[in-house]
Amino acid sequence: MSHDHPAPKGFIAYIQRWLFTTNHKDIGTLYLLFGFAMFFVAGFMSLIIRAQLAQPGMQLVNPATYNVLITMHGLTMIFGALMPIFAGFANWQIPLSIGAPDMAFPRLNNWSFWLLPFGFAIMMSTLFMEGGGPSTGWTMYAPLSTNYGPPSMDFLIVSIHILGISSILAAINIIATLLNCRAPGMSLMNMPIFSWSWIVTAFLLIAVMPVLAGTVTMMLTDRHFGTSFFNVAGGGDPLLFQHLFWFFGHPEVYILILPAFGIISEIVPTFSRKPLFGRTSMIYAILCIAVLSFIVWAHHMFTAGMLLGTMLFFMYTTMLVSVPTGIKVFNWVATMYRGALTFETPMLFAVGFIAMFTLGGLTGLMLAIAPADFQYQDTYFVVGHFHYALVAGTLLSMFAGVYYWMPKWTGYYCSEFMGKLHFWLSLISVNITFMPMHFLGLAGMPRRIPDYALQFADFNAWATVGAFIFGFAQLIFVYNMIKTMRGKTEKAPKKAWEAAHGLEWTVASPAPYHTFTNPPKIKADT
Ligand code: CU1
Repeated sequence: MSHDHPAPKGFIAYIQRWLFTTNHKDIGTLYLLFGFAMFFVAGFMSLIIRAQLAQPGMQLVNPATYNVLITMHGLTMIFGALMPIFAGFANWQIPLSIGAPDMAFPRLNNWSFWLLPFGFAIMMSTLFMEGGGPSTGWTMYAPLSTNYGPPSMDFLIVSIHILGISSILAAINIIATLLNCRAPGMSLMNMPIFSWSWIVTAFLLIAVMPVLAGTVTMMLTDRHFGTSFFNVAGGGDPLLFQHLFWFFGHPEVYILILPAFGIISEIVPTFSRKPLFGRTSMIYAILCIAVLSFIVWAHHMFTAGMLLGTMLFFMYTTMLVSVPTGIKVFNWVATMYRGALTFETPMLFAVGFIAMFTLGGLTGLMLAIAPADFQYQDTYFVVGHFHYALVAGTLLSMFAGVYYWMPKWTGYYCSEFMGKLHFWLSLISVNITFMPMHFLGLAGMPRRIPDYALQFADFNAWATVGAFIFGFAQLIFVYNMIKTMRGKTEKAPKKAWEAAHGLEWTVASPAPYHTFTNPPKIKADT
């Protein structure tokens, strides 16, 4: 703003403050608000889906609308809710925790955020387009997507490009910040673990978002410009689409879980009053998971037909992922072991995450076994599996992070009573919702159908009841957040959890670097 003119007041000033902001905290707040808003939009869609499936023969929405709903639910949750919420955590916590004044490129940061609402406006507008919204499922498989008539598919492609640009710019910013803006003396290995999880995530984003962009562009040219990438009649192959999509898609699911690992690795030591067990192995485990994520993609395609040797390769590499993941779970439990544990809301969500995510990981291991996968493929077992990973996993970690960092962000603790109520209602209802899906899948109920045979009725009724309890439990969270942001809860001191809750290092194991009174001289790496 030029200093020659009087500063604008009122509504204009408010709009300018948020539209032009280059402050990492402001942008972090915008990401979080946008992410949670989209979480409620996509969550509302899932409640319509669950209502439709409450009992057999329901005709709440017509089958075409149902397909649009599952497509938009998936895309909105992934690109609109989970990724932006993690980006919000990154914006707030990365500069603060590495001693940087802001992100490396503050204006770029503004742009990466503000691309999102516009990308989403385009994506949401497809719901109201002539001929119907995109109804392919979030995976957009060809030839269904390349032959899909309505223009909504083209608008979806545009919006995916915009969201992809936003993600890549944010990733570049995070990498530049972590490599160049660390406080003097903080080596890479001394970097806080949440920042570690994000630098790896950012490299994954830069590696795979262009693959998705290329894939949807090929889809676009197949649709309108006479190419035949995915069209057999023209010499192409629809399987190419699946390979390309999952080469993006599998690392993408790790993009949705690695920052969660970082959050949990920050919270568990605090409430165990112990340093993180196996810190270095935690960092290498993250790196290892990231590398493996590039060589497992075809486990999504076992039933599409492939050579036995290829199948074995993807089966074994997928099973290999459970080794570094197991190391992480072991280290979290070892951190808690003989710690002076207390269970404030963030810790409850963190422990809930560890238990639930492990379940999601185990069913993932079941899916990795190729001969067994022929039974599970395209059933509700898969839906149950990835919702354990993403709802009972990623989402619980996000709540853990919000409850943990809100005192830092706002100066006020969230209400513990409402936080704990939110936790228990969420934990119980998430299991009522998604546990039955495993049994439905094993019994043969296919995914992505608006109706089902009578024998699946009971488990579906349970899942619907659970989903609505989960949905309403989130209103407690919203109320709690509004109260905290308005300063109507307990005031938090500067070192929030440590001071007020008597959290000190009470064990003999060495304290982490930042708690040393006379920090040892560490040579800065360049
Ligand atoms: Cu995968």
